[in-house]
Amino acid sequence: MVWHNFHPHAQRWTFADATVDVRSLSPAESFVVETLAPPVIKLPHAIEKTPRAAHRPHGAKPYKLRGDFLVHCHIEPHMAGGLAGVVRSHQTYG
Ligand SMILES: [Cu+2]
Repeated sequence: MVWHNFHPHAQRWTFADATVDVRSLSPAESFVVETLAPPVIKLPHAIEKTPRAAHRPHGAKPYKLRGDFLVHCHIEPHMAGGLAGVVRSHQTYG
């Protein structure tokens, strides 16, 4: 029960030439990776690059959104014991 299994939701990183979203850790181990905070809303590819301000109705204001993504140990008793956190993303839409 001293090993952990690190798992962030909605985030991936490259490790040993593979794209992963989970990694086991011994008690004497740590690691650093580059990742990006996940977008709050993932738009369809057909409209993701459309300039939204140009299509905004008169008087409408952009929405400021917030999304919380769980980061936790995959060993259930560890997570139930509190080994969990949140990555909070902010995004302006519209
Ligand atoms: Cu754990």
